[in-house]
Amino acid sequence: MSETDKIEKEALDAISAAGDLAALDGVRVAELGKKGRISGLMKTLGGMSPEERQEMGPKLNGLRNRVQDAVETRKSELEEAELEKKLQTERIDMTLPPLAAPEGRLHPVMQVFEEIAAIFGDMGFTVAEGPDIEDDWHNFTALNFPEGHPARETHDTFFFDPQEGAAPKVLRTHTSPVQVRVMETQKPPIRILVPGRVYRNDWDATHTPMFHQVEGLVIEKNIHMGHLKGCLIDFVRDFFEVDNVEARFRPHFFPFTEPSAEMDVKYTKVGDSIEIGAGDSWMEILGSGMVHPNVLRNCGIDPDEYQGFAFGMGVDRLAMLKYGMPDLRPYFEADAGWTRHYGFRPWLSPSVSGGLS
Ligand code: 2NL
Repeated sequence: MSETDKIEKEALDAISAAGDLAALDGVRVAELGKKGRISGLMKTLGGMSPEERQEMGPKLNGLRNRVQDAVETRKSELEEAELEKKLQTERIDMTLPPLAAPEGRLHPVMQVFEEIAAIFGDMGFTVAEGPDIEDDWHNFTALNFPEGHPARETHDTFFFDPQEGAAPKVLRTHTSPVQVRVMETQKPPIRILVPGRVYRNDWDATHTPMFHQVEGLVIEKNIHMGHLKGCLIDFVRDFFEVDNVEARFRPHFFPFTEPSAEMDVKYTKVGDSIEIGAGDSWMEILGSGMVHPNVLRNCGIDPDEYQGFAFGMGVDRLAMLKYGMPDLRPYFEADAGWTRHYGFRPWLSPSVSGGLS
């Protein structure tokens, strides 16, 4: 037996004997790898005479090809055997219940936005939204805050660096600029509800520089204070889920409404919590009024033809009241423990009237 025949037999025997893919790869490296035995033989061709090379070249090529083929064949056999073994031994129980996907929670403020929108939705309001960065016209001037008027300062406005020649942009201090935009672009009748983030430079135990408001606006013919009161009393009854809520409207001043009124409801303290509806104390819950004729005119609406009422409320405090959350700070701390405790399951909130349940 020639030296090459001997090597071939040894290599083929080792390949057949390889019991798994790792062992087979060991044989492949030992024979055909960079430093392998057959690769070593191939390298000797360079040092041979032309006659010798004529004879040995085809022999060695044949040897290398047959060993390569044998490795490939054995590899397929071993792979198939491995798969077969897996199919025999591994089982998937299709009847097992799936692992529960982690479920997020709706922040109480978002839940209360939805509750308020559902209540006013039943009264024919639709939701409108607008930009957080506003210009002076939509945040102040159109709303009857005269230039240089002290009322502008009561809003603790965040101003942006002014652009060349223009009044500086602001972070909106209320959601009213959205109502202005709707009045400027849509014809009455208008019934909109405007939830959103608003910003004031104020930060202490009960104020955060960003907070949440809902405002509402109705513009129709012959709208009067009676509509305002009826609408808001119905809202409070629905929102706090009490049949009878003692309420009062107390005169107030806002630049954008005339007359203006704050709405108070009666409440009782029961231990640490608060019950809305009756009792011996009044709590202020929202501001309201008849839209000022100047505001209507500024938005292109004729005050002799149309009247309207508007209202605004702070949602963070309403959420605290309704769900007994004593502290405002965790609202903005992104603490998953807190949202697991106070948050709501998305889509399954039974108190959203008309919602899915
Ligand atoms: C409050 C008081 C209020 C309005 C907001 C409004 C908007 C337009 C015209 C007239 Cl475009 N009024 N909004 C009216 C009265 C009160 O909010 O205490 N908010 C937290």
